[in-house]
Amino acid sequence: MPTEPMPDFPAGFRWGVSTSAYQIEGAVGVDGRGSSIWDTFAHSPGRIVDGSTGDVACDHYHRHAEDVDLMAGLGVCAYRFSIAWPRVQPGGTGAANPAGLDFYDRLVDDLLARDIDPVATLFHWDLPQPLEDAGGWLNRDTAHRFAEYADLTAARLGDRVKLWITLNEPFVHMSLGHGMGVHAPGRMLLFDAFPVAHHQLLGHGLAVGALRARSTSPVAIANNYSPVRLAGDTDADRAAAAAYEALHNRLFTDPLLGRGYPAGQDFDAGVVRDGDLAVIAAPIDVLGVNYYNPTAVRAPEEGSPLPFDLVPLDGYPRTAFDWPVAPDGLRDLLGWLRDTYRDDLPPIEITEGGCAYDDAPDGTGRVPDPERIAYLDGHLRAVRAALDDGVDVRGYFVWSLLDNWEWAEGFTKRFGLVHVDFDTQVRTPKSSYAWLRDLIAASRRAPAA
Ligand code: PNW
Repeated sequence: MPTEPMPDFPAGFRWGVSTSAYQIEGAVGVDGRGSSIWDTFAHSPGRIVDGSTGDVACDHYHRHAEDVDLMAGLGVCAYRFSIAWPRVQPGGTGAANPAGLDFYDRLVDDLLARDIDPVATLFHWDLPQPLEDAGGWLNRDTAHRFAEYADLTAARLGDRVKLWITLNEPFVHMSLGHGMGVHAPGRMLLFDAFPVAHHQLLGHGLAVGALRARSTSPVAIANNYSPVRLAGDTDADRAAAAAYEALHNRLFTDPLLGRGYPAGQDFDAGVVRDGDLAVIAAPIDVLGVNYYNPTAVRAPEEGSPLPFDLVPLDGYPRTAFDWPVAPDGLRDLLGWLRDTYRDDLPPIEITEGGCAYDDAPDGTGRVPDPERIAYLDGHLRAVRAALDDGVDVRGYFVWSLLDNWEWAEGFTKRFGLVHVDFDTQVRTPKSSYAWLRDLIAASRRAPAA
């Protein structure tokens, strides 16, 4: 257990928790929801390590009142959830399905009644399957469909959602979903997946316009970043690190913040049309930063298809996902963002951070997770240090409120502050929940500086 008292955070610092629709909702056939690429992928044999699907997940669709109670008990200021596009537009186009929007309408009102800011992500990877059948994000038209969906959603919720997030981790959706085939839709295009980057960014820019027309709330995007650590000291190693940094950390952020695509790889893939970069650079109010770990990079072996080689990062404890626990990487990353984007960098919210461990009830009704407490303690201190470094960080959202369905890892990776028994759906707050509750309470009680 951490012993040093946590330094104070600024008054109004936004303490939050994050989830996403397909990972928690279940109720896949309910109230007219259409199918998404994740339904298709999860139901394809061999794709998910434990053979599970999100058909039921945490059954949050039917248990959201209990889950909002858990958030209220934690004392969070905000809840970041995602809206399932196939609930709003079962076929991916056309009129809204009112029953699908009703669910989010109720959720938003429940949150507001408990003084929790609703933070809504429009796309957390669950593309309507009919749009995938028409080419998905490889098809430029999907960007326009996304803006239409943003418009329908904001028409209903725009008066009450407090922060809009267009896309979640477009880099992961491009690379794991379309480059390497380990996420839906399971394409293995390697660098031929770049049109997926551009069309997501174009969809983001068009959606910013649609949201602005319907809502006065701030608009953001949630990118994942991984600070790059050099695992060698030759010029070839440095070139490899720069190539990886361009791909993972700059490919989406440079054009978003008005700098066009990074040089090097042919990132624009021949799909960029006149005017697109201006649409993509539509001003955003907040940059969402998802941070899990740094990446160690060195020069590739002769004949490698990639311009870099990723190697294990030594010297850190590891989570059950084998990801290094490196809070110093978060401080480095925030400094890198400030130094790289300077006056173009909007205020930051850490829209995800968290860790998976094999948490289990101990037989006395408790779920001890001291590693998660240590993880959060370290990463919150890193945020505090970054604030002292002058980086404008407005909040931290823990991934995740609940143990949930972790994509290709199925139910085998538990990221929650709250343990979920997936047979009974019983929720049990872990020891990290009580720790964070006390920290948030102390922070929200602290007098304004
Ligand atoms: C993020 N990687 O995904 C997502 O936004 C969440 O939905 C997810 O549950 C969470 O992080 C934990 O994994 C990622 O392989 C998935 O580097 C994979 C990677 C990174 C982020």
